[in-house]
Amino acid sequence: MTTIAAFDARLVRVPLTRPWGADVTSVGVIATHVVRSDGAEGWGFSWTPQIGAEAVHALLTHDIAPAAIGSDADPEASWTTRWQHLHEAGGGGVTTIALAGLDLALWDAAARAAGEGISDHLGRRRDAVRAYGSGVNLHYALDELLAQVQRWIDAGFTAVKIKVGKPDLREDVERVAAVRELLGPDRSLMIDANQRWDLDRATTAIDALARFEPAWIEEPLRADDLAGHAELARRIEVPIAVGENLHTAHRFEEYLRAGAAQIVQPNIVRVGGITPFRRIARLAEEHGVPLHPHLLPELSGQLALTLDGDPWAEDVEDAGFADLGALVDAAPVAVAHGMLTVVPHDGLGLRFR
Ligand code: SMN
Ligand code: MG
Repeated sequence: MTTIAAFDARLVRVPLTRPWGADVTSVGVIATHVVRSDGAEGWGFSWTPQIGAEAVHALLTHDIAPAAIGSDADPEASWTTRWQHLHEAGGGGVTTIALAGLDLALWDAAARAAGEGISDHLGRRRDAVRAYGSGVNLHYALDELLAQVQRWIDAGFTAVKIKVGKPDLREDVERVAAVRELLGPDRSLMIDANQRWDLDRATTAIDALARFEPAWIEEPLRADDLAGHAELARRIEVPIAVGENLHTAHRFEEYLRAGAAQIVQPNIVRVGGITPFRRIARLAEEHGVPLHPHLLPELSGQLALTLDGDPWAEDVEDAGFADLGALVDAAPVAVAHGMLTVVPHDGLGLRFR
């Protein structure tokens, strides 16, 4: 059995060139490195916007690393045992975010040892996936928002996502109407409320916004309100997308069984890495529900190339790790004309400075 010989993690704070709000000005990256007993090396990472990176780093160095040394280096064989080991600190959240740091490094080592990029290593099914323009823009004035949408149109995106959830619904209506007008009828528009509504407010808001034909409404309610999402799905026609704040395959399964999600958006890091992400992808497929991975296009785009269906990659403006100057090598993916493709590399292609 190939085992883990060494594992370490270091915290890197990466400033955002385009802050996601007054209180979100940087992302924390916890860069990880594994050495296997056969000498193969892998580089992974964990990630969290602004909050929690120190806690993730502490879990990795104090709890995950000591238990990992000498254990099985096959990421799939060992993921559940490692998750159970952390359980007293929570079944999801910082624990699963931390687990991703090891899981990704192990997958990187496996793909590098095979001399492959991660898409080919996992079984690539296509050369390109659709990418959509996205931005954390609820705090943008309308003219700034429209300028951003125009940049996406000029860059060739055929789908974009904007934030909704202003205190006054009339402002959301004005913003979504203006963006739809700029996009025209043929480009896709998605809207994301980031958990800002309750059930009645969401029902009213979506009634007012549905005429702009959003492809989905994302996180309309508090992310852990399973019953609320199931009820909202009975009330509205617009598909509900959730997942960036669901942390386990078990939770995704509950949402899918309850009909509470018509689209799922697991974040590869937040669910604990590639291993649980693939379990979630299998669940979504079993339920016939589309999956569009949340954020991290340089990683999730590579995984999207391996999935069934028509997964889209989310390209948040100026937030890619390469754009932020955080990577040692060139970006492992390229986005052009609204499509994401892989740039040849080994492993995940994501080593941090
Ligand atoms: C989002 C969440 C976390 C960080 C950046 C952006 C947002 C999205 O909800 O879906 O893009
Ligand atoms: Mg979102």
